[in-house]
Parts: sequence; structure tokens; C-alpha cells
Amino acid sequence: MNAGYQQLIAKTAKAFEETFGKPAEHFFQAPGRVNLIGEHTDYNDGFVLPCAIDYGTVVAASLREDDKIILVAADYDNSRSEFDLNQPLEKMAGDQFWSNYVRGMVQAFHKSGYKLRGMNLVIAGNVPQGTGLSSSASLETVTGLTLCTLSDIAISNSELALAGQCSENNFVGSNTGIMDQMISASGEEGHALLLDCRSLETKAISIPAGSAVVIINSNVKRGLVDSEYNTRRQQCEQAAQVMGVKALRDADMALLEQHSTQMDDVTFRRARHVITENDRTLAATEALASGNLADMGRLMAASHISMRDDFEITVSAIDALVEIVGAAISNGGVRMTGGGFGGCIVALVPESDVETVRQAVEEHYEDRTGLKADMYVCVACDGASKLEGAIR
Ligand code: GAF
Repeated sequence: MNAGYQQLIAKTAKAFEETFGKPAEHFFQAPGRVNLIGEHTDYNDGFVLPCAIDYGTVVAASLREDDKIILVAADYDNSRSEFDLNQPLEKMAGDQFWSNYVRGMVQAFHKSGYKLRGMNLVIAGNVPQGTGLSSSASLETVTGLTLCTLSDIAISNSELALAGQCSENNFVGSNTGIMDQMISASGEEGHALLLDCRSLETKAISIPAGSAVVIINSNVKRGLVDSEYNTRRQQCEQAAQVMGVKALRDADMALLEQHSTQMDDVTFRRARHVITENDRTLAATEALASGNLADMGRLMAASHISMRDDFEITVSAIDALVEIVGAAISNGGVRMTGGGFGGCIVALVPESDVETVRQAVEEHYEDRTGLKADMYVCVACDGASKLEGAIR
């Protein structure tokens, strides 16, 4: 178990004992994620290639005798939020907003007809928040797994992920796709996962030996994310409708060209991003599987340009960061990762390039943008699990 998780376990264990006067009986974890390629394709029924990372959320839990759920956020001064499983679920605002991610999971399970049991849950995480690394999906997934496991409900990874998406869409109010929850539930150590967002089939693809997954946080505050995200979704749906297909997954460039006069330039470019990104994601899967970092690099570069010029979800500091890293690496590639408008970039590079990348970012990023970046060298991890044994 990585050192970060050990700290989270210690933190939740301590807060649990302080709050409830006895030790927690169970611990669970779910990771955040980084997407190697396949951006804004998930809600178009397309393909994505993310991996789960060694940053995540941990829950310390015990069953209660009654039907209450008591939530404690160890990261927010042990802020507490509670509700009764037999009462209608209330959406919270202000300093209890965080509890909506868990309340939404409960609502999703109720809709599926599951009978949950009362429990005490203490939560802590180390996924940098608001940076496009899916701290919220990791929270949904870990609490969903905890709620089901302690209620003796056997749940598949895709059912857990769909409940997370339902919580996000219907309770929290972000109209996101399925990628983040699926990878948080079903990541595999040492692998990225090709996910077909229509069938929810997954295929584990080994990260080539000797390569490193490097995440760099631009520290650009992500603004207007929800409204821009929703606009992109609408534009994609509109393009699919014009072409008479169920989703952009079902279109190709020839079909798009045929219909180009029936849509405005912006809608055309949005669709072109998604159609070409699906192709790139499938090609990148081949490249990764055969350990071809050079091809992977070309595909990541093309993905970034497409996000910048066609989907228009990058910002200048992110473009600068991608240029700086791109100029420093000897092989592999780099692109923005996640929903966009700030957040992180991801590089897949030979391990021997990691220090060169660090130096290049230190040397040039602040000069060009006035911002400082944070760098994380990540390990591709397993998805959500119960943490057994040697907890304390
Ligand atoms: C966010 C969403 F939550 C995902 O579903 C996905 O659409 C991603 O943006 C863009 O690829 O992380």
C-alpha cells in the first residue's frame, strides 16, 4: 500500500475514534484517475483510455444499530453531515455541499431497490481537488462500495460506476459521462483501461515497462467548467442529430463532411474532435499495447491540438505547459487531461525523461505564465477495494 493511503487510513482512523468513541471496523479506498487519451468522448458513447492513480479517497466505516448515515469529512475539520435512510434525501448547500456526492449514491441505490443499512463513515482524500483528476468520482465510488459492502449488497463495477454517474448528474448537478467512475471502480495495477462507453466493456492495456505517467497541475483555476461542459455536450448531440446517428460514436469523417453544410463551423469542429479522438484512442490502445511510445506520442500531440483548436477546451497556460514538456521529452507524448479549462496535463514518457521534464517545467513555466506547477509521477493502480488486514 502506498504511503499516501497509509496516511489517509491513519487520518480517518483517528477522526473516527475521536468522533464515535471506538475504532472503525472497516476501511475502503477508491482512486482518482488520469486519462491518457479519449477526451469528451465518453458522453458520445465513444472510447477512453484512462488509468487509476495512486491518489484517492479512503473511508473508515462501521455499521450502526439504527438507520442513520453519519458522514464526517476529516479533510474539512471533521465537518459532519447526517441523514436518515427512511426520510427523503435533502440536497445540501454551503459547507455541507460535499455530502451531496454521498447522498446522491444513496439515492441511486434506493432507485435500484437496494436496502442500505445505517453506518458511520469518516472520509479523507488526497486527490488534488478541482484539477481534473476526479476527486469527486473517487469519493462517489468509495462511499458506494462501502454502503453496498456493509449492507451485504453484491454490486458489479459497472453498476457502482453508474450509481456514481447518477449521483453526479441527478444529485450534485454536473452532467458528466461515465469514464471517471468506471476507472475508479475497475482500474488495474500497471495498466490503462480501454473503456467502451457504450457497452461498458473494458480491456486492460499494460503501461510499457520503463515508462512513467507524469501528471503536471497547471494550477490554473478551472472556471466556467459546468456551463462550457454542458454547451459541448449539446453541440455534440446536435451534430449527431443532424447526421441522423444515435451518438457521435456512430459517425465517421466522411459522414460529417457530407453534412457539413447543415451545421455551423463550431458544431462541425466539435464533432470533428470527437470523431477523430475516438479513432486516436483506438490507435493509441494499439500503440500502448505494443509498447510503441513514439506512436503514442504522436497521437497524444494530435489529441491536444484537437482539444485546443476544434473542441476549444484548453487555456493558454495549459498550452504553454504542453509545449514546454513536449520540447523536453525524448520519446512518448503529452496532452491536457480531463474536462479542460485549466487543471492538469499528462505525459507518458521514458522514466529517464522524468527529471528533464521536472527541470524544463521549473525553468520555463513560471516565466511564461506567472504560475507555479505541481508535478506527480504516478503509478497505475487497482480500482476501488476494501482494505483488508494490517490497517492499524
Ligand atoms: C470530466 C467528466 F466527468 C468525464 O465524464 C469526461 O467527460 C471528461 O470530463 C472529459 O473527457 O472528467
